[in-house]
Formats: sequence, structure tokens, C-alpha cells
Amino acid sequence: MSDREKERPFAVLVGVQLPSETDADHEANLAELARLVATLGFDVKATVTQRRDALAAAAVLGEGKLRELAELTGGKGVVPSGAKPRKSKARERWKTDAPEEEASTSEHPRETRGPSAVIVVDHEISPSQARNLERATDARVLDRTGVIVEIFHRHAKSREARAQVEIARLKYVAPRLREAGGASERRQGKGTGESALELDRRKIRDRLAELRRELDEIAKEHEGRRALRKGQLRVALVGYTNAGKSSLMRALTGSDVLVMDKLFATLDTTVRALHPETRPRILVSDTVGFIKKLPHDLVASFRSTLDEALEASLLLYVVDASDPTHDAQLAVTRGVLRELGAGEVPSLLLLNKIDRLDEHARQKLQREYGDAAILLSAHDPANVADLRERIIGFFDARMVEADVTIPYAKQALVGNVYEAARVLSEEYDETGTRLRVRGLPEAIARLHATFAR
Ligand SMILES: Nc1nc2c(ncn2[C@@H]2O[C@H](COP(=O)(O)OP(=O)(O)OP(=O)(O)O)[C@@H](O)[C@H]2O)c(=O)[nH]1
Ligand SMILES: [Mg+2]
Repeated sequence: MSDREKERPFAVLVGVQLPSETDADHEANLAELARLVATLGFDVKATVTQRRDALAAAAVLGEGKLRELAELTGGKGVVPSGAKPRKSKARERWKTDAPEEEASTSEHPRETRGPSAVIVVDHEISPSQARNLERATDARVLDRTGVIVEIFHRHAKSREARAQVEIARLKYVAPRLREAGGASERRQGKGTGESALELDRRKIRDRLAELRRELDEIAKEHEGRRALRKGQLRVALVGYTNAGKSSLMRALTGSDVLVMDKLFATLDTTVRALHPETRPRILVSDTVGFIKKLPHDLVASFRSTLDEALEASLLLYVVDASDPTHDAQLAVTRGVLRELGAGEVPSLLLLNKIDRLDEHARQKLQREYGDAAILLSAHDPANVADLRERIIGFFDARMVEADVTIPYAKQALVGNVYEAARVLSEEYDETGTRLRVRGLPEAIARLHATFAR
């Protein structure tokens, strides 16, 4: 092994198979964790698993397995007893010194010394379990939530997404600070009025308040834009991370949104018009992907981003049909949307990436889903054209014809009509312009309200 290779941090995954978990679920969860960890830039060197009734209270794994794990990372394999709890290291632990993505060519030696291994546990673990694992293995320890929060942190681009992720990160850090300090730290702090721990926690509270204010401001800025889109035809792409939502967005709208073979490539909602343009325009939203065991704080953080998309009249559920766990992925997607209150919104199920399946597998899917799903590949222009027709057909079937009269005093607003409906004919008389239009009932109601005298 060269020095460079030795320096590159590697990851060891730890999974405890609980009685509630089937072998297949357990394997799928670990495979997904491996992809998450790879997205952070670590090489996954090994996976240590154990069947148990519950996570071991002290250090997740039992004694024997703990030693096995420690051999991989260079630790002693036992939790030192009676050792003094270290001073609040939660912050440092949180900073994982994970390599930057695509940093394998980096010439810079790692600045942070310390362990070059990271242990990633496929469960939420308590701060003391994490600390004990660290002491037994001499490696840094992260849990699944920590990994996901870190990916979100790296991928967040817009001011809104960055603020939302920082809130989730701080909420992840705060409880770890609480336990990490322990009683001794509080004693040390006496006399100064406020302990180091309390100071940290107050800083976090202040920062959270500041971030929430910032998000309120951003929400106000967005309100105007959202109000404008209200009467328009909206479709949203939703689904598991990496299912191909952004790829379909690109294909349907001719836009250049980011497509990557990484988990959580998209964190911001993007809205573009279906292309070539229809009349009225149909707007397509790309959204953040879902994942099993999505940390609750992140769901809450991304609610507002998703809310906008969920105003859509039609949801396109995108599923990676080439993934053996796509059933479970669809169940997660449905579950999250139900939680967000969008379970009843009309939807089309898109089984994507069928170019990766052989004829046999395609037929099996076709039989399984029948008319309930559309099999397609985002990379096949003919498939995308068919999907476009289905979307247009969905709206057409719901449209009704009506007359809208625009009084001369409100002629300036005539553009609203063309945005919201298809104009079939125009007539002029003494009251104003009479338009025969075709549009969604709610859009026509809005137009009537706008032009009522
Ligand atoms: N073979 C094949 N690959 C596809 C297809 N659609 C998407 N991909 C690939 O799948 C990967 C993920 O695609 P994205 O469009 O970024 O997926 P996403 O759902 O937006 O993912 P997140 O933004 O991370 O939630 C990329 O490498 C795409 O090129 C498809 O129909 N066939
Ligand atoms: Mg995407």
C-alpha cells in the first residue's frame, strides 16, 4: 500500500439485523448505505453485521464483533472502562473529515490527523454509543442520519436549501452536545456563569432563530412568484433519490438541470415549461428525492421546497424499475407524500430506466402493473414524447369551455387569459373582448373573478 492510499479515509459499514428485518431488507439497507457513503467519497472497505435482538447498549455490537470491527480500523476492540469522558468533542466528531467528492486525486495531505477510518452505522445511535464505538475502534463514527445530513449539506445550492440544511445539521448536533459534555463539564463551567456546553447550546439556539428568520424572508420573496403560478397547469416529478426525475425533467422541458449518478443530486425545486410549449403552458417541477429512514428534521426542512411542487394537479411518481428494491422505494415515496398531505393528488406511475431491463423483465413488469404504470426510459425520445402526450391528455380531459369577457378597462390583463387557458376565438363588442376559452375549471373561475365588474 502506498502512503497516499493509506491516507485515503475508508469506511466500514456496521449493520445489526434486528428480528423485524428480513435478510433481503437487511441487505438492501446496507447496499443503500454503501451508496450513501460512496456519495460522500469514502471507499467502503468492509461490512460488519450481526443478528441481535436490539443494538448493544454500550457500543451497538456484541464483544466479539466489536473486536472484529476494531481489527479493521486499528483499535483495541474494547470500550475502556472508567475512562474520563472527553470534553465536548461532539462538534469535532460531527465534522467527519470525509474526503471531498471526487477528491481522490488531491495532492494535499489530510489536514486533520487522527483516524483515517470512519465507521458508519446503519441505525440511529445515541451519542454515548457513538463515543464508545469510537473509543473501542479508534475510528470516527457516523450514523445513517449523519451521512444523509452531510450529503445534503454538500449538495445544497440555493440560499433556501442551504438554510434548511443548516437547521437540520444544528438539530443533529445539539442533542449530541448535550450528552457529550456530561456532569464534569458543567462543574468546570461553574463560576464563569455559563458552562461551555450551555454557551454552545445558546449559540445554536441563536443561529436557529436567525436561520428561521432568513427562511421566512425567502418565503415572502417566493410568495409572489407562487401566486402567479397558481392558476397554471402544474406537474411535479416526485420519487426516490436517483430514480431519474431530473433526467425526465431535462427531456420534457429541454432544460439543463443537474443529472448525476449520486444520491440527492437535486435539493432545490426547479420549475420549467413543457417543451415544445403547449397552450396554455404546462409547468414541470423537479423535486428533492426521498429515501428510506429519511431523518425527520430533513423532511420538515424540505417541506416548503416540496409544498410548492405539491400544488401540482398531477404528480409523476418516478421509479427506477431496474433497481431490485423498486417496490420498497415506491412504498417510501407514497408514504412520504401521504405524510405531506399529497396522497390524494392524481398521479401517473412512471417505471423508468427500462432500457436496463431485458424483454423478460419488461413483460413481467407490464403484467404486474398493467395500465397502472407507464414503462419508459428517460433516454428514449419516443418514450418521452409519449409521456408528453399523456400529460397533455390528462389536462385536456379535465378542461372545460367557457366565455370570458374582458372589459375595456382591464385589457392590460389579457395576457392572464393566454397563460391560464387556450383561447379558441376572440370577439369584440361594446362591453369589451369576448374570448371563448378552454381551461381547467379552477383556472376559469379565477379568470371570471379577475374580470368580474
Ligand atoms: N439507463 C438509464 N439511466 C437513467 C435513466 N434515467 C436516469 N438515468 C440515470 O440515473 C442517474 C440518476 O438520474 P437523475 O435524473 O439525476 O435522478 P434523480 O431522480 O433526479 O436523482 P436525485 O436528484 O438524486 O434525487 C443518472 O446517472 C442518470 O443518467 C434511464 O431511463 N435509463
Ligand atoms: Mg435530481
